[in-house]
Amino acid sequence: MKRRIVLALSLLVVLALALTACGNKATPTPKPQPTQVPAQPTKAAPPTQAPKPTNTPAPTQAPQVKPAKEIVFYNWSEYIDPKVYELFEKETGIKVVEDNFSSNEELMAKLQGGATGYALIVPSDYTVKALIDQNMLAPLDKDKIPNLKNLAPKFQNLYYDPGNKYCVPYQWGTTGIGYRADKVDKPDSWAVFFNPDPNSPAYGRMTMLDDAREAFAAALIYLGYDANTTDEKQLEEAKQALIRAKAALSGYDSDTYEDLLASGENLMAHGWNGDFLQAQEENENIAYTIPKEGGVIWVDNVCIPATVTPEQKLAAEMFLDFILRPDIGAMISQFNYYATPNKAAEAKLPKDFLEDPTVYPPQEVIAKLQFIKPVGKAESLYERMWDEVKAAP
Ligand code: SPD
Repeated sequence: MKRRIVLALSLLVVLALALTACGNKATPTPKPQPTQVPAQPTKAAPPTQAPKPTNTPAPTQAPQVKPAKEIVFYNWSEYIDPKVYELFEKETGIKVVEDNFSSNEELMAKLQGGATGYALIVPSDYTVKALIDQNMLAPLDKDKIPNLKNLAPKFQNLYYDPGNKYCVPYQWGTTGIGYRADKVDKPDSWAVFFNPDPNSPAYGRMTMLDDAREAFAAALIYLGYDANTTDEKQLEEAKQALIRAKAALSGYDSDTYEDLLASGENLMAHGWNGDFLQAQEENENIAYTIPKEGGVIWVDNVCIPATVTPEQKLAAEMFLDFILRPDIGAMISQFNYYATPNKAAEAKLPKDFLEDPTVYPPQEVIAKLQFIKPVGKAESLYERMWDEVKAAP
């Protein structure tokens, strides 16, 4: 019995020890593990698979526009070296045909009358503004005209076309008086027109521009008024001055006035600086001056009418880029004798051209010049009064 008890007690002890051992195994104290260095470099996630092609049709590509083979350039007369057309055609195969107008009003009337077919036109500053306001110009695709960068900064943000959205400034110049220095005294005032001297050899042998805004600007500047006045009384005074001038005029002319000075038929003319300088090639006695009261300053621009076809537009933009090249820009200015807005072209022009005060007036002369600007509703007033000037005896 004692042995059984001892045996039973021993069994109980063994069992208790075994149970204690089992309990320890079930709740091991976690040991800190050393940081494992990955045996293999981490693999990048597999690339995203390109979606499998579906049967949806690809988006339609815009058909590639080819430039027109021929375009019409509606320009002032004798305002580009014809060699420019030849060089452009040689390089691109595009032929440029020229048609001419004599005033901004004529250009405007032509376009407003529904004329189509012109790929390029050359309006002056104030006319650009009117054309933009009437949605008559096509915005330029500047990617097609990288040479726009050649423009001098001050010609890249003009009031009438900020950022050159529609037009490329082409030439700039002044309006004053050309005369035959061998036959008449230098006219220092617009009085030679508006208070004409019947004893002057120029009496009856002078012309004024056939251009309402230019003619009124000359008379208003003579009278000491703003060239863009909308004051009816001032305009009436200017109209009377223009009528007084008629006694001394042989006519109104915007196309051949410089040739008539060269030939000696006329002795004085209201006109644009470069035209007189061109005519000096025929007759070196032609001179140009800006009267003491001042004159007009202007910028002409090449723009694309809104009526062009995509083919004409592309050819026109290629032409714009071509004339903005430094060598071509310099060639144009040297032919026209007008200042260029193209900074890169200026670098190609001879020093005596850049220093000619008739082409590049000094600051004190520029200070006396006024831009012709849009006059809004008063435009019809100018037109009516210009008709009255023309109709007066
Ligand atoms: N022979 C072309 C002269 C062009 C002059 N355009 C100037 C217009 C200023 N109102």
